[in-house]
Amino acid sequence: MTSEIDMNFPLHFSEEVQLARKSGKPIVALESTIISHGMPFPENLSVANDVENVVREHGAVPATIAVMEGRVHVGLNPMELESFANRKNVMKCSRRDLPLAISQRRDGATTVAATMIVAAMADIRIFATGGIGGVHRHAESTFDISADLTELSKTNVAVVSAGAKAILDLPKTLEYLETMGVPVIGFGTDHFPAFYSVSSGLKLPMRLDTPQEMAEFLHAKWSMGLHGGVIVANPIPEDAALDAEDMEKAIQEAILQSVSKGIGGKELTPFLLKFLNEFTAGKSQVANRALVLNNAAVAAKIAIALRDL
Ligand code: PSU
Ligand code: MN
Repeated sequence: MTSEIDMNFPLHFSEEVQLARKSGKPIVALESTIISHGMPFPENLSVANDVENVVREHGAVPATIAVMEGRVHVGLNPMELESFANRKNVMKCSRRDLPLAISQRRDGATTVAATMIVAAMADIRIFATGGIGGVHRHAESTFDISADLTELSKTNVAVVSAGAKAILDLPKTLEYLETMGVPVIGFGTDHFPAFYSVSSGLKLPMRLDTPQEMAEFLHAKWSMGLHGGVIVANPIPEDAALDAEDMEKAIQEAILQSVSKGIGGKELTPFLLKFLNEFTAGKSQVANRALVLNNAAVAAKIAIALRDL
């Protein structure tokens, strides 16, 4: 389907995913950077387990994607998941890094971009995460724009997320996605979510209200040969949302700290998330958990609707 992706690259499927592929059960891809770089142990393991279970409870099969000792896994069994969540020196792998993790037989956590690549190789079309990477604040001087955005412009996977992380420049992120032709669809909302809060106040050009409509949209895009991903923008549940003004203050402090410590490149996002967790006394992580679980549920429903088309 996606011309660039080699569907013959050897992948290691978990038993559960292998069975799902045989029986045509819908599969939802899950990323692993959030496990290794997004949250500390043991919270990361408990979120990873819960996200998988939400996918199962909604009738789909979870496929957590990660590199372990150079092997690309699609679906981890419970022992592998626990082992991965405990590992140190896991590389954060985006598109550019995947070949190094594989060739050097390293452990690698896949970002949104890398997870999309592996999902496409495994013929998985739906992927749930927390928030995508995007255009960082001050990108006009740092040039820091996540490779998640360019991946979304070419790889055929729909990403269910609570928008882009609030640490980013959300208007610039939306402009970039528009230029690259990536549809950003509000799922039951007119506004772009702001990760920890329900709305960024930014109006979205598209809104769909049901998993069926989302599946029909995906089918229309891909059956036209229009390569690329879609962002299903699914706001955090109201009761789990954090106050946007409080978070904005925390984020500004986090960015100041990152500048004074000289943190940049792929370390920046993990640094900011960790800082926010400490600054909010764990509240940001509780919200992060709630929104990821919510995205997993919606992703499972869309995966089922896509199969039923
Ligand atoms: N969303 C989260 N926690 C995370 C990430 C997203 O709730 O840790 C990760 C994703 O894997 C995303 C990555 O692809 O951060 C973006 O990193 P960068 O800005 O370096 O491209
Ligand atoms: Mn970056």
